[in-house]
Amino acid sequence: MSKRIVLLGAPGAGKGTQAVGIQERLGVPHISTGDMLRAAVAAGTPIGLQAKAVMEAGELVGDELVIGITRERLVQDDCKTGFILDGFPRTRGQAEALDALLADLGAPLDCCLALTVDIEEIVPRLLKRAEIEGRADDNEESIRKRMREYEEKTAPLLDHYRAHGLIIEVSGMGTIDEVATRIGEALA
Ligand code: B4P
Repeated sequence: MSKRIVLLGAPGAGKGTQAVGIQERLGVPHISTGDMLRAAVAAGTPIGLQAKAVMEAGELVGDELVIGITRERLVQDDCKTGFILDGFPRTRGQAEALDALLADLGAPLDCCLALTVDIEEIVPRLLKRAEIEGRADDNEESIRKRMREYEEKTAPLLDHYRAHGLIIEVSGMGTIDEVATRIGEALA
């Protein structure tokens, strides 16, 4: 079964949600750049101070910063048996940096799991999360901006991974359990 996985999908596609189940099934760490950045913002670290306004506006944090924190995380011991990367890479520069790092480590990706959803489904999902969690970037303006960032900068990575024969596409529509079942079948 695949153990070094990139999860790709639009904001609200269910990456963070499904990564938790995949982590339990495969026993490898779930690495979310969004979670790492939110933790840095909450702790008021220099990285957090740089990222805060950018994230709230729904824009992407700079490549150099995000590549740096991801590289630091991927070289830790618990990633030797694999990992689920959630929310990274999001740009071509990040994808190339990841390819180079994994080549250095002699640990190439097993697959890129792409969660596909209809845009109309996403906005209500994220607005619902706004009510529950109060995340600063889950307002309609920021959500629309994040969608545009995804279409322009992240969706082209599907072709990058397709060219390497690594893409597994799974529909992210339906209930969380239905999507989890599909992912389990796709990764088996
Ligand atoms: P992320 O934290 O990655 O946020 P996200 O794209 O909204 O996805 P997330 O994983 O949290 O949500 P999910 O789809 O699981 O990024 C936030 C910000 O951080 C970015 O905008 C950017 O500023 C910055 N950032 C992060 N990584 C970066 C990088 N590499 N480079 C630059 N900047 C970076 O779920 C969403 C909601 O839908 C949840 O409430 C969930 O319960 C619900 N849901 C999920 N599946 C569902 C289903 N099947 N049915 C109904 N609801 C469902």
